Amino acid sequence: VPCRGMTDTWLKKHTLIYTGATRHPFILAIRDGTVDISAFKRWLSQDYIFVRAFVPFVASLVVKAWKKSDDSHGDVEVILSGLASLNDEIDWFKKQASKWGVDLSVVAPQKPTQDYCRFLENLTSPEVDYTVGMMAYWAIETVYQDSFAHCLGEGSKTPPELEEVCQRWGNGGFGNYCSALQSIADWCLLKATDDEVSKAEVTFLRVLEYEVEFWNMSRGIP
Ligand code: HMH
Repeated sequence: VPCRGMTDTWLKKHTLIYTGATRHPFILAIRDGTVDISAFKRWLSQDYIFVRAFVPFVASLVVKAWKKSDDSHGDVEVILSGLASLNDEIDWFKKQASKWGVDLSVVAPQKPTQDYCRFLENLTSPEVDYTVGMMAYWAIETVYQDSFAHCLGEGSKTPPELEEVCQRWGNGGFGNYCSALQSIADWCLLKATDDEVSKAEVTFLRVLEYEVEFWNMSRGIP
């Protein structure tokens, strides 16, 4: 059996909850073309709030990667390019919002968005290990990559007006980016203490739970 690393072990071990996050009814509704447009708009406006909160978290990883003496895996550049993409992504959200008639200036964060943003803020702290943060970054991006790639796959009936949205995260280039993050996370976990590894596993599960709550909110089901 080929062994890629700790993250693959966790994906297998926690496959039920991972599938719950990546094959959520909201995603399945996009894929089968039955998604409620008001749910989509709710997702769009809440995710804009999330992405803005994601910036300082990713920036904190740039700082932690830079402080770490060993950068043989090019961590700083990989994370910095992700930060640059977030800059484009914020513009992209503004364009999508005007296309869908959503006014981002009046959007208030709902409870699951608030909770997820607070979780990100806690991970931004210098006290949080780089390993834990890197693993969270990989997991957060991978849930979106896997989910939206599913909407573009064989047999999908995704409405044409949502294809661009699914492409944003579902494209192969972003898939490669997630693989790069996974390699870095696996290298970190290989060198981590047992305590760091168990903290990272708990954090992995919490990311998946927050993602499920985020999709639930988008769907409008409490
Ligand atoms: C809630 N999770 C959520 N929003 C996102 N944009 C991503 C992950 C991926 O960046």
